[in-house]
Amino acid sequence: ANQVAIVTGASRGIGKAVVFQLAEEGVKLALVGSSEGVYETEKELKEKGFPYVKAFQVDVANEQQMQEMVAEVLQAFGQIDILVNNAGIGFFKEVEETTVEEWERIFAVNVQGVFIGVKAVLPHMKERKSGTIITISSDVGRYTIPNGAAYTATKYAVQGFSGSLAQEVRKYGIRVGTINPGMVDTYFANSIQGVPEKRDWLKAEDVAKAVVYMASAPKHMLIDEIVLHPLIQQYPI
Ligand code: NJP
Repeated sequence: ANQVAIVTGASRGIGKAVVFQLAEEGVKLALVGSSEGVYETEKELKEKGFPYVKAFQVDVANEQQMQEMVAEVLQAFGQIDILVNNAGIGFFKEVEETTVEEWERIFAVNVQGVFIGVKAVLPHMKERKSGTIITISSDVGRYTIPNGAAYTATKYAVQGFSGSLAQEVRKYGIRVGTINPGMVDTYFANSIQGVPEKRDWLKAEDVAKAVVYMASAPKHMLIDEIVLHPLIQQYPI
């Protein structure tokens, strides 16, 4: 009870489902998104009767903005128990058609954004000898798919980063885990070109449940990884 979570990418999709479920658990929330949509999520939560919510229009790839956000969260709520690195972008095209600018941006958001978020909360979590860091990676962080070289590379990077971090911060009582979903019915997946008509994909709420499960595990227990995918999705693809 009285826990505080920062959730990135809370404007829509998986992140939005995560903040609603954490709010139901009584968690105070800092919402991060790069668009004004993050304020809409804040408004909806408050209308639902959750007052301890604060939205930040922040780019996860921007270290200064993220550091300032964390300082404001500490000032407003006093502590940070959970960081959910969920913000992410994707595009799917052949390598030859991928520009260096696109490559840099996807790494800035999906990989550097995770690093920056973690770095911003670590001093506080280490001091309290407590904290849970959950990163929404992907099933493509575990095996490759065609036409997704840049995206897949970011998720492999995030797996490597999180695995190493988990070992590094265990001694401070900090838990690090990843959640690796297959196709989830969000803006992200629906924007993939050439995806066949919408099928029986996971719902954002399904992934959010995994986040709540991981975050609420007893203190002595670390759930390293949760892999989930739609029954109809061949696995590996
Ligand atoms: O996608 P979407 P999902 N700084 O597009 C925010 C992974 N995943 O919920 O910036 C801060 O509906 C954006 O908000 P805003 C995926 O890789 C998905 O599906 O305000 N925030 C929005 O709230 C990603 O890591 C599938 O527009 C930034 C959110 O991120 C995570 O799930 C499968 C930002 C994206 O919402 C959530 O994706 C899989 C920035 N620079 C993994 N850029 C799937 N959907 O099938 C974006 O394996 N956001």
